[in-house]
Amino acid sequence: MKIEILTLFPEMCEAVLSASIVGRARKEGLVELNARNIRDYTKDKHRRVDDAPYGGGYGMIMQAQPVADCFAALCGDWGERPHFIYLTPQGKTLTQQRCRELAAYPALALLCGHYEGVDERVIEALVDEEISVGDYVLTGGELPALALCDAITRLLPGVLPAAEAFSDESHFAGLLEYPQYTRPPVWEGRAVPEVLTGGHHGKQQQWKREQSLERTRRKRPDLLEEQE
Ligand code: 4FL
Repeated sequence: MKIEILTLFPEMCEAVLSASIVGRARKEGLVELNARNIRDYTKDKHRRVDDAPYGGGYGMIMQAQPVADCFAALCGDWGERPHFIYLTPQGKTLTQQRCRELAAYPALALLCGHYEGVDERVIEALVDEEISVGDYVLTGGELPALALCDAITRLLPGVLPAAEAFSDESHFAGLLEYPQYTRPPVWEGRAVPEVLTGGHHGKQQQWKREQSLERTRRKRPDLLEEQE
């Protein structure tokens, strides 16, 4: 699986992609992740990549040409056309289910918008799918793109112990995680639930299941309705 982020801030992406579990997965060759600077593809002599919006309005718009040429260069380098995703608040909200589906693609390209947006024509011409990571606005699409890279990478074979990667879908399918505890058994007068410190595996499994259900009902009832 390979993913390339098309961005005006490759160094910001590089920093995140080099850290922690994603950084290790990358070093071990379990995933190919890179950031490509859209500005390197501008044909403007002042290296500009944005301009004022036609019809007036606030802010600057990313121009079509640098984005299109950046994507074309990527397709050339790879010898294939990746599935092209634009991170935008106008997209469909990302879900764990969609992450699982995207993890099965051989190649993804992620476009990060900046300023007040991207020229609509390059979106129309090239983008396959628009994804949002939630109903709020950021200064750019980099953090959403990195969230997507992270969510996909942890699902790839060998990145996590299998049980951990799928704790969100197998035993506690579609439910929130049960509460978890570690030593000491009492902290500032608060004891760990007795069932967990006793040795009865069956009772512990039942308790975890009940806690998952109760928490989901209380904190995220929308998840239960989706499940039906
Ligand atoms: C993208 C916000 C995806 C939420 C600014 C530029 C965004 C975003 N999901 N805000 N892109």
